[in-house]
Amino acid sequence: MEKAAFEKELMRRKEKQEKRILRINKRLKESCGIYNRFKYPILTAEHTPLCWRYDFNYETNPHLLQRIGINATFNAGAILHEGKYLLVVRVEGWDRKSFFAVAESLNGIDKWQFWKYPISLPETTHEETNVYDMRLTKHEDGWIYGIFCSERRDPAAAPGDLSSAIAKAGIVRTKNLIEWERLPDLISDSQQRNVVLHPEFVNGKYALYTRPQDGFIDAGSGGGLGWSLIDDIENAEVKEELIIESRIYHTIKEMKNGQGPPPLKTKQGWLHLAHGVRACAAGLRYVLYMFMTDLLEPWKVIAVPGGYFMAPEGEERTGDVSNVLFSNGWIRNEQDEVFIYYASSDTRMHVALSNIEKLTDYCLNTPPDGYRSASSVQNIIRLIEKNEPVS
Ligand code: M1P
Repeated sequence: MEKAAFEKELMRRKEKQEKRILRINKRLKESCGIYNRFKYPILTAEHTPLCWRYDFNYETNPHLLQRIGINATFNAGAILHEGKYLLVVRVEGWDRKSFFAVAESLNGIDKWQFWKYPISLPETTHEETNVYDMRLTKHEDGWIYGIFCSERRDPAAAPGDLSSAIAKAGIVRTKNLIEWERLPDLISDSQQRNVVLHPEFVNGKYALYTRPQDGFIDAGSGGGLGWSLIDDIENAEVKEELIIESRIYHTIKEMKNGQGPPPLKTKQGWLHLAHGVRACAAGLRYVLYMFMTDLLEPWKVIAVPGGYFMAPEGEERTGDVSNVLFSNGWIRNEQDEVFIYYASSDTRMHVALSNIEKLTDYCLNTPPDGYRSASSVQNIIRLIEKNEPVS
């Protein structure tokens, strides 16, 4: 490529990128009334800065080839910090390694821009191969904590088995999302993923939502979403673990479930967003569901609306791991609006908008799952008779 053509093409790519980032998103009408999706994904691999991917120097990259590839941007933690909506995004390269990068927006909906540098996360060991799915908690102790999955090869894997892995919970903390202090990984008898820090002390202790699992993929005897009080966050250890939200046969959370972001405090209790997983002929299907726990005893579930809250739709259905919705970040602003950040099919990030009043109403007034077809029919009959009483 001639130098002039190189300069022109580089400019064209930069302008295209600028246009993509500045595009205004459009709120979609949603018939369920509980939330509104938006027309466009908010972050894709294409939104990552060109300077992460291209060498802009004609002398060293005369064909303007992409030097480093980004495959996906998904499963982002979220926080409102100094008036900005921030996402700590799981960015996955062509090399299959995930890392974290902060993207910011002024309105929480559009014009998301990645910070110049991805996060240089301190390591606890070089055995840590992959890191992902950070949950951000602004804790009442004054720190912002990030808990994420730290994955490494299973040391007991048979020779030739190059896929068995172990999931642990890594812990970091920060005040500004720029400098991160790494704390020791969570000590637990079982593998752990989807571990989330509760934002307040409970009985003077830190409290974790956990997800014990027998293997890297299978929850196995891990009964569901757990709860554990932690004596010392700088040396965190799961000593006692109570399963508070169980997996249940023939439901959307039959195979697995896991806490999404940290819960939101309301007058009526804590609002929780979680994911539920079931198996089907097409593989695993991940949907989002909600539940509420008691205000003073957050380990006690007080409401679980039946079925899913959000399931993949349209283009959300396809991607690297199809039929997956996953959320580990939401933000409540001063107007009590709730921005639900969710990823589709392990590929891209989206936002849906709701508010505390609607989500609480949804949790408290949606009929729970009766676990039988007959009971689902009864729920519908009750609604028909409420709407059109027999005179
Ligand atoms: O591929 C779907 C999801 O699978 C895992 O979720 P879970 O821990 O519930 O099994 C995670 O790897 C998650 O990142 C991924 O989106």
